[in-house]
Amino acid sequence: MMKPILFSLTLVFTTLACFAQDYYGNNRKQWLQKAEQYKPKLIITEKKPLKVVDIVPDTQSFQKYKAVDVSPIDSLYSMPFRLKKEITIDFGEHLTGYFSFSVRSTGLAADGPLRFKLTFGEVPSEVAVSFDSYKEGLSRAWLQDEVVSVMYVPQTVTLSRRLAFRYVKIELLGSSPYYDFNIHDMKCMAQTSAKNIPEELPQAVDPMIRKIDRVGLNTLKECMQTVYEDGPKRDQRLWIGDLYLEALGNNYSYKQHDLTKRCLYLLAGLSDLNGYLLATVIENPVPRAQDKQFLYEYALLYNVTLKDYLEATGDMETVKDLWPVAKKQLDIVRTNVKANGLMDFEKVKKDWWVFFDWKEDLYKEVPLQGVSIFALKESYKLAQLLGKEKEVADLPALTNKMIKAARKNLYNRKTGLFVGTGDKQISYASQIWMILSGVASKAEGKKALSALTTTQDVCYPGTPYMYHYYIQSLIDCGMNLEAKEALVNYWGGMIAKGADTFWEAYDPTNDFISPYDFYPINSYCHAWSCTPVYFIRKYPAFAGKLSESNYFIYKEIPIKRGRGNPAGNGYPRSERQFYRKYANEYGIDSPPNP
Ligand code: RAM
Repeated sequence: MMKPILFSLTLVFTTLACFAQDYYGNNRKQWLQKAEQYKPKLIITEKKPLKVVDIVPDTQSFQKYKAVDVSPIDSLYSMPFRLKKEITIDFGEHLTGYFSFSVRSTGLAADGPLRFKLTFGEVPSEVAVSFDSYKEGLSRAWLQDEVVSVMYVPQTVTLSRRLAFRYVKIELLGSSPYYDFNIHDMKCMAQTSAKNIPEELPQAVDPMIRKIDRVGLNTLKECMQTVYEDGPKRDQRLWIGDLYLEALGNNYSYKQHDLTKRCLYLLAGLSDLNGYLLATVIENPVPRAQDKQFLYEYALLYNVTLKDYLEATGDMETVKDLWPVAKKQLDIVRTNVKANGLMDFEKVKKDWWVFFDWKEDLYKEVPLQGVSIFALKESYKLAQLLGKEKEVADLPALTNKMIKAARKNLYNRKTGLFVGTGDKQISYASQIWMILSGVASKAEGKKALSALTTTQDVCYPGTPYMYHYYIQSLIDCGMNLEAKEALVNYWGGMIAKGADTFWEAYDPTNDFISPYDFYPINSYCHAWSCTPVYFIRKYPAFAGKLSESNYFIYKEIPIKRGRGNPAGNGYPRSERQFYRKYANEYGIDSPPNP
């Protein structure tokens, strides 16, 4: 009996040893050391609230709530709070940091403790709606409400969790009838690692574009902590897809390339033992990757980020150091491409999270083909920059084969649109990724993107993440005016709804969309939403005066846009009104004749 047991144990151990083999061996330690070395210092700034506000229901406002000014903050500090019971304060801007407040008796000795509930919101609705109906998908603890007991008075209380907010609601849950007290000296020790001051935009840039840029910079600044976080409220961590877009924004604004370097090293150091990257890394208490979080296109976008980093910095040493990681990610494509040059969509879906967008009904076969080709091309460019083409000599032929397969199987010449072999859904994502990958020629891309605006039942983007790629594809097809129009409509639309940082999910037609079925848990300062900064600062097409390009500012745009067209949706009938709002705001008085 003993022998077989021994035999199987030996087998288990050999197998384990086999599995435990680390693809990157000793490199890992040194990569993690580098990541630590480039950890940025946080800049801490003390911020005080500006005013007391009321959050009131309003059907016209974003998510049906708005903040109405009540009084300057000083009025609160002298006010006995016991009978007041509840108050909301406004810091006037989005902050990420540690909140504190003090309590003191108004005269009589404090004979008992106080109990408060504090709720923090990035947007007004978050401090107004109840969190009770949230059914955990993500942790309930992301929602920013805390109960605090203050055991003696006077006292200063600092909440131990880092918060991301503009509004704070304070409710009194328990107090003694024998004394009254004031709340005073509220503050937030706000933190960011963004220390450089981005260049001013040229004078000629239109005020609306300026405003979008400013909000984009703010979004990026708030997400720049000791890594590029996806959102300072949630998930407070590094994701490769977010990193890719944040690094693009950073290259054209703060230019703090060491933060990008740190993130690239961290991801490499914490990659799976099999050499594939895990999509997200959590820094505290010790850096670790989220187990089994294999997200297909994020792993590939690492390579693109590395290439962009090299182009932005010329830092050959780092990129050579990390080249083995990029090289390994290419196997993800190699091992999942079929003999006919199409990606094995069914197989990939089994092994990987294929994301592209928070959009449940999106059919992802075409984008999968597109992003794979895009990544191969960009990785080859990276190899060329490093003089390492020989190590990936199969890529040009493989790429061509995949492009041919896409053209043959995924392109409908009649409609000029790209659709899958399995499902005939027409989506923005499919056209976008066929353009970014170069499968579609410029003319074909233009045709496809234009066709989207007149086609029924189109699957349109659900987040600014996908919208980024939409703007990029418009630019790549030479549709600069449309790109500018789409950018102003979409990100300007968020500003029109009160955004001072850009959001994780945005659909102009639906203020309540949420990837998590509960809009208060959405992140309202989200990294992947910062990319107007990149577009505006990189492409001169965005820098002109809006009034000069009256093509889209004052022209009555024929309402050929239907539902499902994000470039116009939300504003199809009121476009003129929408721009009037801006015109008033920015003092551009009379619309030129269309
Ligand atoms: C969101 C995260 C992050 C993104 C993933 C896929 O939940 O906040 O931004 O990269 O989804």
